[in-house]
Amino acid sequence: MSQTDKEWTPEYIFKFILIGNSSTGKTSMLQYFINQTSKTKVQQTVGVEFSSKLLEYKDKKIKLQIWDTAGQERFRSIARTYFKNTIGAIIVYDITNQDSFDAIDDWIKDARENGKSDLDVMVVGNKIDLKDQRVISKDHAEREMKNKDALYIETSAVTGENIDKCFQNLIDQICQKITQGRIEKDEYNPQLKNPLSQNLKTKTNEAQSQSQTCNC
Ligand SMILES: Nc1nc2c(ncn2[C@@H]2O[C@H](COP(=O)(O)OP(=O)(O)OP(=O)(O)O)[C@@H](O)[C@H]2O)c(=O)[nH]1
Ligand SMILES: [Mg+2]
Repeated sequence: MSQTDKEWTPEYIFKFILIGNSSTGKTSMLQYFINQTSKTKVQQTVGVEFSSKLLEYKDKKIKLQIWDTAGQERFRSIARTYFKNTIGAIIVYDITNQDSFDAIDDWIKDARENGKSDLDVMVVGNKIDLKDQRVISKDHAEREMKNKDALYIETSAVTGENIDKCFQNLIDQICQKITQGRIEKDEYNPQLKNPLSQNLKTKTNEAQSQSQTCNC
């Protein structure tokens, strides 16, 4: 599903943000999603870190811009400033930690107050490899998130279970809204949003290819 070709022009650019209490596994999940392998040592996030990934999903070329925020309370006001233009919020809790589950309401509030009005929320119950330590049942979490109008999935950043699916399901929801005309397509399409820059890019490419074929 991934693409790394430099010439690859995305049809859509979506901005996602990862939020949730500290140590729930946000950075570990993102590392797995980007590198397709788990990392044994993950540094606690300080402030906010940026990653991006190109992928092809259902014949659409998509660029994801992902902001990984620090869950520690002292960084929370910094994280809030990164919600601008965010279309997808991934809220991570740890299925072995009740406090991280109880904090979801506050994180949803943050996302809906500071993100775009049509922002979609995906709640993730992470660390399902630690099944003996589970304190929140899947049924309970699923019911709660349905009531909060949020998508829900359970993952493990250690085994990689459902990590890709988490991002895919959120992309799917956004693409469905675009297809149904419920959100403005042009806003996420770099060529339609900024035709002038695309035009310039095409002209630059033309100039480059001309200079390459010049025999003088
Ligand atoms: N068993 C298990 N451990 C995990 C999983 N995901 C993350 N961890 C561990 O949990 C700890 C915290 O992971 P991080 O990815 O740093 O958590 P974070 O949410 O980014 O934390 P902050 O950056 O402080 O907000 C690390 O020791 C990870 O190795 C998982 O799915 N299963
Ligand atoms: Mg982190």
